[in-house]
Amino acid sequence: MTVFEGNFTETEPLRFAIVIGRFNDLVTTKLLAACQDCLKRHGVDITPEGTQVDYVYVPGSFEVPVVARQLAMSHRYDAVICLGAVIRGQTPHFDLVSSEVAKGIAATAYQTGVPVIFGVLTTDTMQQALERAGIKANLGWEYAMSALEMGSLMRQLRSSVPNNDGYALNTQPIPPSLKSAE
Ligand code: INI
Repeated sequence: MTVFEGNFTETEPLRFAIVIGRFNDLVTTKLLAACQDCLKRHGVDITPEGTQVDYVYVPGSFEVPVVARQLAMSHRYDAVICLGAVIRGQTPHFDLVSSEVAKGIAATAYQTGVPVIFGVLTTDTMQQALERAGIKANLGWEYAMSALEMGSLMRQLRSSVPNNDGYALNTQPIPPSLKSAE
């Protein structure tokens, strides 16, 4: 039998989409920076003009799943990385937003077979969020590592364990309409 595991070295063919919530952008821009740093240091061209990473900005975490689903359904990406920050202190509907975004991201991965990385911080305070986005550690790095590992793993599985669902990786260029205005 075979052991399958993702690697962090053969990154040249990998393509990623990163969905970023603007709400609490003090936190999400820091998550994004660490995510980009990790991808770049593993050989990924992170420039928006390049062929390996597309960036999509949404108003808040609640909007992340619908966009992640659209991107995953294109089958253009090896993984979709979702970045957001939901902070309890700022909203009475913390539980609704955080549970909907978690459910939506999980459902997107299940429905599409594309790894969708859950990079949405859920914390009680802004201080706790910032501690996870740069003050102590920066989980943006870990989210990128998960995307690299899962993207690599799924490529191997697709070629070795075909599931006959009809999906191959779509190699068409990304239409400008899917690219962020930034
Ligand atoms: N969105 C977040 O990403 N984090 C939050 O903490 C937050 N709070 O506090 O409300 C938040 N709200 C916006 C929400 O995600 C939607 O953008 C909005 O409800 C419009 O659908």
